[in-house]
Amino acid sequence: MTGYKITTLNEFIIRRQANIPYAKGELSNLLHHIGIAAKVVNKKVNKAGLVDVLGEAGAINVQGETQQKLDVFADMQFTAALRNSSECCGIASEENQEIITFDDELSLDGKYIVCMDPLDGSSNIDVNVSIGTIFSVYRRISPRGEKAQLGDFLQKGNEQIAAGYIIYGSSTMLVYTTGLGVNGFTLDTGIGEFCLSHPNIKTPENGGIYSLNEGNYNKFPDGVKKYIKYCQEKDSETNRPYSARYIGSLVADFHRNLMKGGIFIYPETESAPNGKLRLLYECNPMAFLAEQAGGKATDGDTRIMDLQPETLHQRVPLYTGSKQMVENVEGFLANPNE
Ligand code: AHM
Ligand code: MG
Repeated sequence: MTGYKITTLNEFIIRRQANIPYAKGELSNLLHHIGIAAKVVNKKVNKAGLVDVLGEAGAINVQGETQQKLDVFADMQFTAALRNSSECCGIASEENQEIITFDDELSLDGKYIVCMDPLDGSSNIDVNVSIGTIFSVYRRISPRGEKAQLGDFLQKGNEQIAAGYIIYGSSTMLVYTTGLGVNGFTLDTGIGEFCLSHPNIKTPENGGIYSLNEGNYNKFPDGVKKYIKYCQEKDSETNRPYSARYIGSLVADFHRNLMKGGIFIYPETESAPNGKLRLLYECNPMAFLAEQAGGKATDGDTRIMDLQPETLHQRVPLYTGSKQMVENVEGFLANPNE
């Protein structure tokens, strides 16, 4: 009997590193540690319902620690993994108002900073619907050996060295890019390894799915309202009407559209002129992945990765997915009255 050939995430990372001259393995090590935290968080997500029951019983676990909400738990795990990697000098997380700097000797010398949303899709956490983790890696601009500074985090998305997400879904996947295409790994829980399952992901140029929170319809810009009507119209040549699909977890909505072809929109509204999603740890990493898969990501006008971040938790509108669909909605936004 011959065994089947599997490529684990670590094997893949190391192979990729060998193709980059002078690479010292620092990024590989960092990604490896992200993979470890993902497995720990996955375990917790899988038994979230049970943990919640225990939590309600006393809110103190057997070690005498307070039960952690999943998002706080995920934040702690990824923070610890990045600290332990010794390659990362600081992080920006949705869970923390300010940047966190790692001040031990090895981390101070770390070359990278990471922006992350440790557990995205808050409204789905308690109801067993897919959630995710999003991460984005930059080379620091402050000198190595010193504390990371805010400026290290306020770099344009164009400067990303790597980005990816973990989707805790019907199976758990880690999808990432280092600028050489997008690759997806499925967690084989039997052997506890992420295994290459979706090499070189390319998203269809056009798709048949539109994803946005239509409950906010009345607040949407006219161009988006018109585009929604366009999606719903019958037209056999362009395969309309499109299907409406919206989970409310960016990672899950993005992942589905990436695989099948579609568009995800979180637009600006009157009450939220910059939309809801955060540039540093939601929009930029997704934009990097979208482009690397052949898709697009804009704020309705400007490429997401060209935007200059001003603040850590800055929000921007997001239009991302299949290239032709993003260009189409941009046309509606530019000429809403046509
Ligand atoms: P979160 O980071 O607090 O989870 O919020 C981000 C989430 C995204 O996953 C999702 O795309 C969006 O918020 C859903 O928002 P809404 O409920 O307004 O449609
Ligand atoms: Mg989020």
